[in-house]
Amino acid sequence: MKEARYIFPEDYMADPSAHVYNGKVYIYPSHDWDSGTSDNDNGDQYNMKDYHCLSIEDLENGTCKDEGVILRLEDVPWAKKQLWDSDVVEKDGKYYLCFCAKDYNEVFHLGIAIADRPEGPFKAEPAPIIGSYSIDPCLFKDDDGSIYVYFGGIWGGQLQRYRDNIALEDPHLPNFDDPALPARVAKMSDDMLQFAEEPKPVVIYNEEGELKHCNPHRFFEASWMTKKDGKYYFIYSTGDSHLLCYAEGDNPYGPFKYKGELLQPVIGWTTHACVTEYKGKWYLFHHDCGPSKGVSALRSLKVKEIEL
Ligand code: FUB
Repeated sequence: MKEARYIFPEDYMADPSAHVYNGKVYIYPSHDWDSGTSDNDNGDQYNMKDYHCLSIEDLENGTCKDEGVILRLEDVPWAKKQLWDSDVVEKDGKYYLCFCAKDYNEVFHLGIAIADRPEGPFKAEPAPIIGSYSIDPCLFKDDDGSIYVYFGGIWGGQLQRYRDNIALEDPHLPNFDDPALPARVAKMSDDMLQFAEEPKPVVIYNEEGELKHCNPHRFFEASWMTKKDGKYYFIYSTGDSHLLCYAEGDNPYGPFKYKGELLQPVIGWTTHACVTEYKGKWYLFHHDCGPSKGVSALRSLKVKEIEL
């Protein structure tokens, strides 16, 4: 198995979501920059203000082409700051970017922006998805054409502020021995602008039952869903234990059985990845802070082939 290699040395990019359109791999990353904000557990240092689209054809040796800026913070009417992780799906010839940002009350929501081409530019909807909260959306299109959004992240991602899709008056994490806070999944409406249903918990279990909050393999953020041979693979970051893990299910809602670690801790605090098939091989796209020598808000994209 080859080592992961850097694929976009020109700039700092993170949180890759990779899809194949028109025979090429398109990557939708977060765009890191040095905003001068100091590091804290709330993630204020991730102060991103635009999204780019990258493309690449040779995943063995090539580097990405920058297709340019596809959406800017100032073009999202409801968003104040922090354009974090995003993802794109194609439906009926249109491309839908689902992203997250803080509104003017400093609350994270998910938003939609639409383009005619994978390279954008994308035009943002005037308001966030109704009932959306937290961060890190992943859009998954199933074989029957249904599109699901997975989302959520604890700590700075604010998932601990909600239970059963309702905002708590006293946000709190679970006790160590209680079940972990799960990611959420909802089917998207036909027009891709709203949830078609109440978001449901993405439950992950092992031999002892639902993963507990203290388990180093429990969900923290960075949901990704992919499907192989009829099985659904939920891939996620464990945050403060710095692992990338995966779990297997029989349908998009789960429950999912914990299967193992896909990535050991990398240089830098965050671990965030996607797994995408291209030309019959499976690739893991992720980031680390090697080129910035460990500056946690300046991350660089990498790829490596994996067995899924
Ligand atoms: O890029 C900002 C945040 O860092 C993402 O939303 C998280 O998944 C983590 O990678």
